[in-house]
Amino acid sequence: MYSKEYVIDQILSGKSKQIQLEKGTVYAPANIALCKYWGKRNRTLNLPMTSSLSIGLAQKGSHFAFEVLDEKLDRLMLNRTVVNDQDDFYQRLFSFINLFRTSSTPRLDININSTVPIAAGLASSASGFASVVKGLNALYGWQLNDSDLSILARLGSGSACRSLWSGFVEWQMGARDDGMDSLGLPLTCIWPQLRIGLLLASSEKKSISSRDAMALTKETSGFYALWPQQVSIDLTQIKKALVEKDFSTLGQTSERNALAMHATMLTATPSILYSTPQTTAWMQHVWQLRKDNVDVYFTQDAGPNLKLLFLEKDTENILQHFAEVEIIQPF
Ligand code: 2P0
Repeated sequence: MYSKEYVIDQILSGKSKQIQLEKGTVYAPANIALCKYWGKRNRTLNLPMTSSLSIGLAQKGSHFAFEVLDEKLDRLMLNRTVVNDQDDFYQRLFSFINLFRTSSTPRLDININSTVPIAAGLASSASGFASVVKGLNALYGWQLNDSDLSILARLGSGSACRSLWSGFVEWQMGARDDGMDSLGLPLTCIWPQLRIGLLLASSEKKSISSRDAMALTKETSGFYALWPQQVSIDLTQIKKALVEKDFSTLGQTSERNALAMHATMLTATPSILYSTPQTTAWMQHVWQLRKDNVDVYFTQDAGPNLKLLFLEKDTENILQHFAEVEIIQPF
C-alpha cells in the first residue's frame, strides 16, 4: 500500500523544503461535476472507482493567502473569521500542509477567502485544497506543473484534482496503485453560452460528509455495482455532447448521472438522503419547464442545493421561474 508521503516524494524528488517566498496569494476555481465522483478504490490516496468530469467556475473559487509566521502555532482565517485549532477544518488543512514540512519549518498565517457561497457546498474542499497546493508551490518555489499539482491536490481531497483549471476537466481515474496516473486533464472545449444557476436550499452543516457517504454507499448498497457502468456510459455521452455542442444531451446526461448517484445513496444502509422538500420541488419545476420546451436541467452534489444548467438565451426565463437563483458564467 502506497502512502501519501511516497507520492509526494515522487513528485518533489529532490526539490527543496526551504521557504522561498515569505508571503503570497494564489487562486483556484470551484468545480461542479457533470459526471460525478462517488466511491474510492483507495481511501488513503483518494483514488476513485471511476473517472469523472467537471466544469470549473472561473471567477468563483478560493483565494489563498499565506504569510510566514515567527510563532509556535499556525493561524487560519476562513472568510474573515478565525478558525480555532480544534476545528475539524483547521486540523484537516494543517495535517495536509504538515506532509510538506519538517518540525523546523516556520508556521503559517493562512487566509482563505471564498467567492462562492459556502452554503452552496462549492467552497469547501475542491477549490480549497487546489489553492493550498498552489500556495505551497509558491511558498517553496517548486515550479511544479499543473498535472503534478493536480496529483498533490487529490491527496487533500479527490475533487480538488479537477480544480487546477477553469473550463471542462476530466479526472482520469488511472490504473496504477500509486495513483501517479490519476489526475485532472483539462479539455480544450469552451462553451461561452453555458450558464450555471445556483439554488441554495440550506446552509446547515450536512448530516454526513461526502467522504463518509461515498464509503457507506460503496460498502452497503447492492446497487453500487451498477455505478461504474453508469459512469462509463454517461462520461462517453457527455464528452461527445461537448464536442458536438449538443446542450440537450449534455443536460440530460448530467442530470441522469446526478440522479443515479443519489438513487444509489438512497439504497445504502442506513439510507443517505441529501434532498429536502425544497430540492424535490425545484426538480419538479425543472421537469415542468422542460415539458414546456425550456432547455433547463439540474445537477446535485452531496447536499440539498441544485445547480441548474442552461444556455444564455434562456436567462430571462430562468430568472422569472427561479427568483432566488444566482447565475454563474463559467467561461
Ligand atoms: C463530485 N462530490 O464529483 C462529487 C459529487 C460530491 C458529489 O467529489 O473524500 O470532497 O475529499 O475525496 O472530493 C465530494 O467529495 O471527497 C465530491 P474526498 P470530496 O464533485
